[in-house]
Amino acid sequence: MRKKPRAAREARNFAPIPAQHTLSEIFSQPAAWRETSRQLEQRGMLEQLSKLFFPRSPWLFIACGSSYYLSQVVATLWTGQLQVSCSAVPASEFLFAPKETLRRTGAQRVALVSRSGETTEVLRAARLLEADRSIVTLGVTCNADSPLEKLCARTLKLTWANEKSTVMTRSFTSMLLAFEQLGAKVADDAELISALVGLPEKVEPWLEATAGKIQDFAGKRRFTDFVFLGQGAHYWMAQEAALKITEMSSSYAQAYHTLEFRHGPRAIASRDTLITFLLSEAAAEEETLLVSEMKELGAATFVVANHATKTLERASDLLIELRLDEPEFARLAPLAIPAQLLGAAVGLRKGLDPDTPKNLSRVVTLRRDGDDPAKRRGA
Ligand code: F1P
Repeated sequence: MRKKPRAAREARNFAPIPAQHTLSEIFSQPAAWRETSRQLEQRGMLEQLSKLFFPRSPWLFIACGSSYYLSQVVATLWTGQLQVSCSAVPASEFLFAPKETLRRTGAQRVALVSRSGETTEVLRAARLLEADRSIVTLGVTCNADSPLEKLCARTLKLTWANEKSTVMTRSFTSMLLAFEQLGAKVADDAELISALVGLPEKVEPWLEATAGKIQDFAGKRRFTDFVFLGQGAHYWMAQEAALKITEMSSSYAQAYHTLEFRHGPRAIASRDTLITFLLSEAAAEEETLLVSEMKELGAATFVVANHATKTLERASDLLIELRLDEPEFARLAPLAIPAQLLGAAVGLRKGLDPDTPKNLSRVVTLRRDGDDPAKRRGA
């Protein structure tokens, strides 16, 4: 075969390596988590922000995309941990019914979560809230200098966790950890804080081996559909997992509460459907029964569990164990990683570049700000 001209060969050396940013950002998560704990501790951020919780009052989270799913996970955790009502809404939902949302949630504290700090819907929500003196807003972003910061009473910035890639990976898990450490501080849960701070050392050795297993699996099998199942906070982790697969590999993915899958969606089960189970402690027995049922139906099963059982080994086409002795809430950040790795592997196998996903931009900015739907409707 004729050798390619020198220029073409050299050009290839400068062509971006697909998923270069995404993969390095996924593998950098333990380091990003270590920096998150260090910064929070060193700057006394937990101490300062914990003052926002006195008196204890309901919290509302407002965000978009992965940041919205992150907000739902934290709202679920804080409601149980802090014995206070916490809820999350997509920024667009808030914009079309701000007064009703605030009345329904009774929120006096609002966290606006945005990796970029530039998402138009989140900024519009922040502007609406700025006018309400009874509400204190906390902006959480990975941007060092964002419009969001200028609109919020307080801002927590995790600049070290920002990504070059469009898809959120380490920003998602680092902001999650920051919220978890804040909740543990307010709940005075020293065991949870130390478990969260100790995660990087435990996860670093696990990450390489896990990546290899998932890469091999994704290289051998092709799927037309992806389903992610989870109970409780894991349901929102399943939503984030589905978004990762969709963004990184332009595949269609759906998320359900695990046991809801029997009530109709199981119609999709087949050998071309990969069903991922994010097993929970509370529902493990029931969830394991469903894994076996789906295996018998001929579906491909991917189980992420803290510890495997003989039944799970028999019923899983791919089984990833976290093997962490930390409390379940401390395992949520590593629980996000298998789907990130699967998304990157499937995207690359489809010849796509997860760094720059089809049809997506790193930040969603809408038409000029004057045309704000909430203002239009006088909501
Ligand atoms: C959130 C978001 C991401 C999505 C894409 C576009 O942005 O919707 O979830 O993956 O990157 O932006 P942000 O408000 O957190 O910056």
